[in-house]
Amino acid sequence: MKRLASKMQLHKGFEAEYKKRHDELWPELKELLKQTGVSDYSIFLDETTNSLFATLLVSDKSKLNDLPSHPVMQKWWAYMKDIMQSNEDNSPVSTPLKEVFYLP
Ligand code: RM4
Repeated sequence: MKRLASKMQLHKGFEAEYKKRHDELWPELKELLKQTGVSDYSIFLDETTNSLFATLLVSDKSKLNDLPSHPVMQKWWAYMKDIMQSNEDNSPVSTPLKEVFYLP
């Protein structure tokens, strides 16, 4: 099991919309993430900067390789790009974070 964390950036004024979209997370995306071995996936919002902090567990990191090209992931990113900092391919701008402390 691998624990991963990353940072993303939400546009100002879309805090409620971002939460709403995740409260209503598409069942097919939930299923895709589960099938990919993802669990304990949380996203926290820093309300002072609108920075998003994501953390998740993945059973095998290499399983994540096919996720970006999956049609459901592609569709979700296209849907989300208007409210968060995104790349040309619609994926969110995501900065991986280095673990510096862990207390099991
Ligand atoms: C985020 C972002 C991530 C996705 C989650 C479910 O806003 O799009 O890539 O994994 O939603």
